[in-house]
Amino acid sequence: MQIPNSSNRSADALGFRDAYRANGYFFPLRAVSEHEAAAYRGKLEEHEAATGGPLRREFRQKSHLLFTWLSELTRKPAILDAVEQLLGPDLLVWQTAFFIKEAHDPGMVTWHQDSTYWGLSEPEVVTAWVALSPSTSESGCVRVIPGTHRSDQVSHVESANPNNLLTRGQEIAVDVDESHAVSMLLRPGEMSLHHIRTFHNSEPNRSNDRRIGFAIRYIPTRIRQTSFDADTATLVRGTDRFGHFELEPAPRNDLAPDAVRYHTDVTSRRSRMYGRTSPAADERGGT
Ligand SMILES: O=C(O)CCC(=O)C(=O)O
Repeated sequence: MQIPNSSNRSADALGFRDAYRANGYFFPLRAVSEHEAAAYRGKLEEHEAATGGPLRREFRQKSHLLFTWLSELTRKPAILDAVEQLLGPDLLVWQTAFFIKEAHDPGMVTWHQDSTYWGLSEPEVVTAWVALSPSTSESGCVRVIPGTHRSDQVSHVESANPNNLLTRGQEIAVDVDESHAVSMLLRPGEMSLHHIRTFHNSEPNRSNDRRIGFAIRYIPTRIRQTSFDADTATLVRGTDRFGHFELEPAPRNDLAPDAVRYHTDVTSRRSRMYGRTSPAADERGGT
């Protein structure tokens, strides 16, 4: 399968690639307009209003397999153009995850490296974290420690904090010098990019609004899953010459029955990799 590369190279002008390589993150970049971000938020909240509560935990992972508008968001040229400059022209979406903190939600994320449990053969994963609401210090934006992507995998402990949104409550076991933390402040429709090894965390939402982030994990087609068989990913740009992942179909309609069945199958394969979940991740999602 081949998906044409876009000729839109707007991210070039921002000269962000060197900064990303030096620091392990970059922000802000415009992913979609503020108006489109509001429309995406509206679709999420329409679904929540129809189902009578916040998005179900199991729908917060790999959500691009369930909702056409999220499948569309993962393919936005402005996002792919930026990611292509970091990972090359052949791109898969390996994971998507909603990180939603309700107004005054105590949910938080401990300092961690994404690479800890993902089982991928190389640390070549870029997360595009797209803000669908203001992501500020008050609402608990993502914070990063510059340069930490150059460290190897560091050890993590699994903590029992019931407010931790991470799947296993994992936390970096070495000292993190928070005096160097950078808050990745984003307006709706903007995104940050971070490297799989970058130390990052986030604090509770002390604002009166929800903090809604949609994290899209991009990988180049050349890397593979080493922890379990039959991992899946969506080809969003270029060609897959390797076949390391089962290629996922896009949903034809929101929550189409075949899409929901496929999503259930794929996420249960994934749960073998992640093992147990923390109480907060059980309730609210997380990764
Ligand atoms: O959204 C957050 O607060 C944390 C996000 C995160 O840990 C991630 O995207 O890897």
